[in-house]
Amino acid sequence: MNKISIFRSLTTLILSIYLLAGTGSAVLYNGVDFPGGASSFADEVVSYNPATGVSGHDNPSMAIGIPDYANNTNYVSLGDEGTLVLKFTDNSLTTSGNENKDLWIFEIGEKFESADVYISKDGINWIYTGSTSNYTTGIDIDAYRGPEGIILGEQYSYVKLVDRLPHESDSPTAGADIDAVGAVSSNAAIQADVAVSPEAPDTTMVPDINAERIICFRLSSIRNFIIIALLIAGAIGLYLIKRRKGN
Ligand SMILES: [Ca+2]
Ligand SMILES: [Ca+2]
Ligand SMILES: [Ca+2]
Repeated sequence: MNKISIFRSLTTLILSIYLLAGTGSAVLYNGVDFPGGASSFADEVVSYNPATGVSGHDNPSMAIGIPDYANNTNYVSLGDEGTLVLKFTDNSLTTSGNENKDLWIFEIGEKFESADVYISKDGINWIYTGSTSNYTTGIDIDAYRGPEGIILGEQYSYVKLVDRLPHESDSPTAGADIDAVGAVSSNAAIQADVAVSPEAPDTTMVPDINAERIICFRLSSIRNFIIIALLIAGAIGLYLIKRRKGN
């Protein structure tokens, strides 16, 4: 191997390591990248008003957290025209400022069943943001911006899903079957919604957020260390080659 080949190999190696390390931050759920990780998903059930035909699949907490449907469990059925309201507590849904999908709804079952999607700041005043169109549906909430609609940069804590007719599947999984709801365009939690007691501050979610930051920092540090080490090794190698050439 001549000197030019050695230099090319070294450069390729450095670039490969850099690119591989750079992909470490992606967190994919059903093929959708959630930069905020698991905290991007809905955290609480606010209300659940199912129609009939959901016996055994009527636990709304199954729609909380990351998509985890398996073996016909970990989802909740809405029933025909049933309603589910979820809340983000350690994060909030916001706009991306462009047509990128901001909110994702994960549905399961033998037949896809659509639901209307509404979001809200306060759980009282709702803004319609379209309906689901597939098992995994992304919604661009920026498309609903306007004086009475979505506001750029605003934070929303509540998501309401309302099953749409026609009747598609029978008991016990009537209506849309919801596995998870997540915000790709995820911001910090709305402070007014975080109950903090002076005697006992609620720091439940802080360790989780800090842990993610520490992991990112460590990955970044390791990557930088490897790159610097390889650059130094490359420089030394070039110096030795030049020196030998001089001799
Ligand atoms: Ca969350
Ligand atoms: Ca968007
Ligand atoms: Ca689930």
